[in-house]
Amino acid sequence: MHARAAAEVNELAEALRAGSVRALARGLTWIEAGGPRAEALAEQLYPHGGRAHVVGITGSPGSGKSTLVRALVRAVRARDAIVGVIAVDPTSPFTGGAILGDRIRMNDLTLDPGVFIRSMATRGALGGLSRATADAVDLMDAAGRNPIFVETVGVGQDEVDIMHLAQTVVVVSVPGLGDDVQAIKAGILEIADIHVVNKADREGADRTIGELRAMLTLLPQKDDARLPPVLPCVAAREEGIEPLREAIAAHRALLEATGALATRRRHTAQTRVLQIAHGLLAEAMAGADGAAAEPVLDRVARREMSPYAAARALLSHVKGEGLAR
Ligand SMILES: Nc1nc2c(ncn2[C@@H]2O[C@H](COP(=O)(O)OP(=O)(O)OP(=O)(O)O)[C@@H](O)[C@H]2O)c(=O)[nH]1
Ligand SMILES: [Mg+2]
Repeated sequence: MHARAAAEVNELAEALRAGSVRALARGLTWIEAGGPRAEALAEQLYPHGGRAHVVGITGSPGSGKSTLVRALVRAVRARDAIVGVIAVDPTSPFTGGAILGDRIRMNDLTLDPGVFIRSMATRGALGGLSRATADAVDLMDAAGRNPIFVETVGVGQDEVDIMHLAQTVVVVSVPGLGDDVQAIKAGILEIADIHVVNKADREGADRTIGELRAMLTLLPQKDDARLPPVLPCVAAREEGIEPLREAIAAHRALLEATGALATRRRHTAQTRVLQIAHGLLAEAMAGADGAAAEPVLDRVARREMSPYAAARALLSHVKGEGLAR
């Protein structure tokens, strides 16, 4: 990277750490675009992260995640926290409306400089979305945002990975669990630290809460050695929000007290490093180095080379490039 570009990265990192909202917005735009500049910025800010409580909010489409985040943001703002929100929406280029919907629902919050909301929809290379989201969390963290809420529809692998960034995962369901359980993958149920049954103004909320509680006793025990609480909420009317805010804060305190926080951080580190390594390989195969990979893939297709040997060849190719840089 040229000296001027490096100076630009330095300058942005400094302004961002000093709390400049404009610098944060610009940094996030860099992160979404990706490339060497984004990597340099993320690298420079990484040591300054690790303070924020990252709270993942996931659940099926339309369960009320954004409404819930909005209410939670208001609740923590009332206690003077400087908040960050990341709404992950991998499908937005197709639906268009989802991000707009989030913006509208959270609109009145954006007038408050203590609240920073960003929608992410970067895709492209394998794991690109969760990579960019992880960097976005780091940027908000370095900028002093705490807590940081990350909203995502828990469907793809990318989004399950994104939830591994969070120290506390809130899974949102709605009354009528029977159908919902099929919609929510078992994997999502397992990563929940707190369950919310939202739209508790609808019929069957009590039954759903009971069914969820019964189901949770069947899941493997979590690292924090407790059954996740199941809390009713009516996000649209801001009901049940204070108990939820308390449960989120209590969960973080529990992680710290039991040492599970360090274990989770280690797990996050593993997920991220593996993902970046995976991404580098995918880039090498698809990007400018694609030409180098083509003949290897052809040989694998013709059964002249095993996929194992090819993967090893690709790995050492990427490794060589990394060392040379
Ligand atoms: N009845 C009722 N409706 C609610 C409640 N909370 C949210 N809603 C409504 O449910 C709809 C979806 O809310 P969102 O907050 O956009 O849900 P979401 O999970 O963020 O949706 P996606 O991001 O599109 O997956 C909206 O029309 C909300 O007004 C609630 O507690 N009760
Ligand atoms: Mg939403």
